[in-house]
Amino acid sequence: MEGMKLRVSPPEFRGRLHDPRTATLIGRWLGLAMLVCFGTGLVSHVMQHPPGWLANSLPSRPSWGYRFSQGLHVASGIAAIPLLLAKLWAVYPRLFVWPPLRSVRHGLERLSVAVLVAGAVFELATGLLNIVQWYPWPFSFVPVHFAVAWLVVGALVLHLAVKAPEIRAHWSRRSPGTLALPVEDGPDRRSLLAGVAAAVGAVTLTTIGQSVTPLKGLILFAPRDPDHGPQGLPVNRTAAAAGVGRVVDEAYRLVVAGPRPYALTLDELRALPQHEVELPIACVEGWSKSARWTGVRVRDLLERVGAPPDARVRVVSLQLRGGYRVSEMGHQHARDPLTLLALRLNGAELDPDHGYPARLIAPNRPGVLQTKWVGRLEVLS
Ligand SMILES: Nc1nc2c(c(=O)[nH]1)N[C@H]1C(S)=C(S)[C@@H](COP(=O)(O)O)O[C@H]1N2
Ligand SMILES: [Mo]
Repeated sequence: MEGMKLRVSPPEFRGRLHDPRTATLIGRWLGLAMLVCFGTGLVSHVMQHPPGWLANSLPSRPSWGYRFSQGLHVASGIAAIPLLLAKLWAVYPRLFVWPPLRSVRHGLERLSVAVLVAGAVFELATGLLNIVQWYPWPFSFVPVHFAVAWLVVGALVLHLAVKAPEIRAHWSRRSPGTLALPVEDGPDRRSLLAGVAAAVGAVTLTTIGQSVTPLKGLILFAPRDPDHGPQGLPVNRTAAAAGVGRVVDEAYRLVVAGPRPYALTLDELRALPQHEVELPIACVEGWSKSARWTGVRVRDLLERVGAPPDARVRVVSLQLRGGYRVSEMGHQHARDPLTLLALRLNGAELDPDHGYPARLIAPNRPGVLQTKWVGRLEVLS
């Protein structure tokens, strides 16, 4: 037994594919995807929960704005998944560096990478599960996904700062000091990068059709088929799920509260000047689909109630419970001629699942705020 020593040695990695150059090449695409995802996520957050000083100045144009930015948010998040896996594969030998802690600086760097990796995995996993409407966690998705996004961006900025010398060496193609970056890429690295690019292309092409309608033929993995649903439009929450049931025409009233309040029957609403608009439903979950809506301009209803031109408006559903039964909009949306209390969809009366007898449809607005089964409009002072 004497002389026998237990020696734990870290594994050795010799493959060139685990070198800083691979990490940097993949990292810049991953970084780009993460920053696009963060920026579009911020846009979505502000559109849904505007801070007080912005609440009455969100723009209602371009009409496709939210469709574009949220489509990009979900697409960049999906594209980031193979990029993150490839990046982790390229750098995982660094988990085994020996000794594990060389200095305080090294310790802090490892800590920031741990936060970055854990946060990025968390964001991509929760985002992915959210777009398939599966919530296997006890917290509410939006505030936690939003908070962790800041953590990830903070850790990313720190990481980029720490890695600045390697990144600079990559871009200048010189090898300062000990960073021996090969200038030429061998066939192995080229194959790896081609494989990663193919994976990104594949997940993007097989999902993007849920928001880019011309590509809908390719949706193999998209959670939503943009054609699947009553009147050719997907439904997130049906009338039954919302507990709305079938609305009795004779009992229905649209109540408009403001300086000169009034109520309209369904026939009176149908007798008002009708307008037709082409606008998308753009769900936060990434699917979007354009449709032809016909109904009364919210602007006309507001003028009749004597609302001030810059008034904000609250839209209240007949739905009694649930997070999306009430929405609010600033004057730019309320006064936009494209903003309708829609009674018809693609030439026919609204399906109950699309909000019969009346639903809000406004340009450049998240789907969650396109309130269905509207029973009341309130002018806010
Ligand atoms: N009252 C009410 N309106 C609602 C919802 C809801 O749950 N309740 N869901 C919203 C969501 S998340 C979306 S994406 C759109 C979907 O509209 P559609 O079912 O007509 O396609 O309706 C919105 N309007
Ligand atoms: Mo939605």
